[in-house]
Parts: sequence; C-alpha cells; structure tokens
Amino acid sequence: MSATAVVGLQWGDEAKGKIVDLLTDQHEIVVRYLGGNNAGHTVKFDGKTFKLSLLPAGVLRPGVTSVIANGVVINPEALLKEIAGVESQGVEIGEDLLISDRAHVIFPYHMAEEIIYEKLRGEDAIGTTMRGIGYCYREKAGRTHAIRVGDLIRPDVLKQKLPEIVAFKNQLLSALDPEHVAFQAKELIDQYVDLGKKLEKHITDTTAYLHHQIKAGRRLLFEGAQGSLLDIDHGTFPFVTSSNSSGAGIHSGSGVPERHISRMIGIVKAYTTRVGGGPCPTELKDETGQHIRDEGNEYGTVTGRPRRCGWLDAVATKYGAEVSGVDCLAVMLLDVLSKLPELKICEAYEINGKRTETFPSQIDDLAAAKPIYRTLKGWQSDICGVRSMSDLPPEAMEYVKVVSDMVGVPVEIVSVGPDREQTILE
Ligand code: 2SA
Ligand code: MG
Repeated sequence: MSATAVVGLQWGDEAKGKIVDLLTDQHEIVVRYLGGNNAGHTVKFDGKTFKLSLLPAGVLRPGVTSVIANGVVINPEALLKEIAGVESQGVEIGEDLLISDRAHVIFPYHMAEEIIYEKLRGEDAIGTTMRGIGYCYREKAGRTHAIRVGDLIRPDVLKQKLPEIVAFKNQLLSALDPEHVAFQAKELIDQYVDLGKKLEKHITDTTAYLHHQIKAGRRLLFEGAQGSLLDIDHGTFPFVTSSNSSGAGIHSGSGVPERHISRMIGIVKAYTTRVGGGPCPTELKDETGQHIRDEGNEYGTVTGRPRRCGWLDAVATKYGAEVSGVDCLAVMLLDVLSKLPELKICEAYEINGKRTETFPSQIDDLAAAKPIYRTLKGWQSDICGVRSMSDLPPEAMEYVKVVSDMVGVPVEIVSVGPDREQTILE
C-alpha cells in the first residue's frame, strides 16, 4: 500500500496542483484519472508558471512517470498543444508520459453539441467549459458512437467508424441548428489518424502498467481534477461535470482499486469558489466577494471566467470529505483572507425554516439553503512567510482549528502562498 490521492473537496480550483507538485518528489508515478482539458492546474516553481490542463503535474519532474488513465477524455489536438507549450518552457516530455488506450476521444462535434445544448438550457445553463467533456462522456455511456484512444492508432477502425458517426452528427446538428456547417468525415479521418501517429509512442494499456508497478512496489500519486461537489453522482447535479470527480472516481478512472490507497488528502480552499452555474449558498455578491476574487486571483484557468467567491462552506466541504473518504486536509490559500477583519464559516443551513447540517441531495433544497455562520476574528497580518503552524497568528490558528472541527478531519497542510516553499506541514 503506497499510493496517495489528492482530491478536491469543493467545486474545484482548490489548488490541488500545488500539493500534487509538492508530493511528486515522494512518488514515482502520477496518475490523472478523470475529466479532460476542462481542468486547469497552475504550478509555480523556479520562477516559472506552468498552466497544466490535461497533463498530470508529474511531467514537471524528471524521472517521474505521468499517466493519463482510462477515465480521462482526451482532445488529442489540445494535448499535443499542451505538450509543446510545456516543452517550450524547457521541460522535456518523452516516453515518461503514458496515455490509456481505453480513454475516450473528444471530437469537434462534441464541442458543437455542447454549444447548442447549453444554449437550449437558457437560464439553467450549466456554465460548462465548452471543451466537449460532457458530450464525450455521453458518447462513452451511449457506446454506439464512441471512439477510444486505442482506435486512434488503428486507421482502419477510424476509417470504418467515423463516416457513419459524422453523418449521424451532421443530421442531428443541422436539425438543432440550421446554420450548422457539416463536418467532413474524410477530413476528420485524416486529421485524427495524424494525431494518433503523433501520440502513438505514449499510448498503452495503462491499467496493466499500473498493476505491474504496484506489484513492483512503486509509489503512485493520484491527481484529482475538479472537486467532489462537481461529481456526476455525488455532486450538485445537474450543475456538475460529467465524471466522478470525488474520490469515487479513482478506481473506475484508473483501474486501481482504493484498497491500494494508503493516504487520501482532501484539498480545501480557505473560502469557497465556484465557476459556472448552480447554487452556492455562501456566495458573496458584494465587495467582500470581490476582495476575495482580487486577492486570490480567482479567474478560471481554462476559460478566464471570474469565479464566484464566498465564505467557506463547512456543510458542503464536510460532505465532500465524507464522499471522498479523506484522512487529512490541506487548507489552501489561507493568506487570501489575511486583510479581512472578520471571517465567517458556514456551519449549518436553514432550509425551509429548518436547521440542518446535512448537505441536501436535491438542487432545489440547496438553492433554498440559507447559510448559518460562525463568525471569527481575522488576523490582519501578512502570513506568507510563516512556515510552521505555531508561528501563525492565534486567529489564523483558530480559523484552521474550526475548519478541522467542522469538517471532522485533521488539517495536516496549510498553504500560505503559491510557491512550493510557502507551505506549512504538520
Ligand atoms: P464541464 O466543462 O462539462 O466539465 O463543466 C461542467 C461544470 O464543471 C465546472 N468545471 C470546473 N469548475 C472549476 N474549475 C474547473 N477548471 C477550470 C479552472 C475552469 C475554467 O481551473 O478554472 O477555467 O473555467 C472546471 N472544469 C469544469 C464547470 O464550471 C461547470 O460548472
Ligand atoms: Mg483549476
């Protein structure tokens, strides 16, 4: 048992990338198991900022193998672009990147479908990233029109499957949108055969590889994307992503059962953010919300959208921690709260006149939830240079303690800035 998992407990963007990057030193293999290029991880080191989307953070460390496992959906063009971008910053990506032949492939018609369906939802739009993620997963569940990475390197399979799929998609899309410009099967075949060739050296059966490595005693690090509350089964449906973004996704998304995971780390932002639609009970649509957005630079890494900001929601976070089954917490971006005189944490909701500490399963109830807050004193001093828990101002220590008590999980890591060094380890 030597695998660690890093999972977001809120609506994503908890700064998982920083913790994954820190832990990479102690692991030989980093595995990404869900989502696609909807995710955005920012990792800073050596004065450089790396923005990763599909690539696991392991690619930044020489000697570490990075695995994009079966549960990920892959836009091959975006992946090649990302590889080229990272290489242009001086990091070489060679044979140490492995891509599952079971992963599913995103095609341009998935993006075209997403634009139409999001528009059809009107005010109830999910606020997706428009990367074709949900429509690729839908294909996977539907099976009939799915293309997997393994098919990309079998030109005969692509030549056989794509004409029928493209004809079907053109019919569907032109019925939904009279201005739809038809996709050409021949063009797509040529393009995707070429993309397959470019990626071929990375493509393999990653499930077999991972089991082999586990038997050989290698240490694995699972890198979550998005967060537990965006999980298709356990999140705030329908305002979720289309995969299991809680800890629940590790087994299905990689083929590695959870019995191999010895440490599950839940990543929690010291406040709440959400990007896209759906209820967010602690959202602050006032100047405090704007202050948090400015201090935390809370803008989507992929889409640039301003993130919705608010107080920490311990009801939602506790639920995320339960669903993901975490052993400890990493509290991130604590420094962002440093200038505020007073801080609040939501300890319960009032829903239709009743107090509850249980996160609701139905979206209407969550939309009706009024946060009940505990108010804490701020510390109003710069904590970016603090390197040990006991050097934190007493108010910051108290804040971390209350988070731990309310979520019901010990805090082992506190982050006080974006750099690797700006980390307090218990
Ligand atoms: P999708 O595109 O189908 O996965 O969108 C469905 C919902 O999931 C949300 N989602 C995200 N939420 C936070 N961060 C994400 N990654 C990017 C980032 C997002 C960005 O790091 O900032 O740049 O906008 C992410 N990816 C998906 C999405 O907002 C929908 O609510
Ligand atoms: Mg992100």
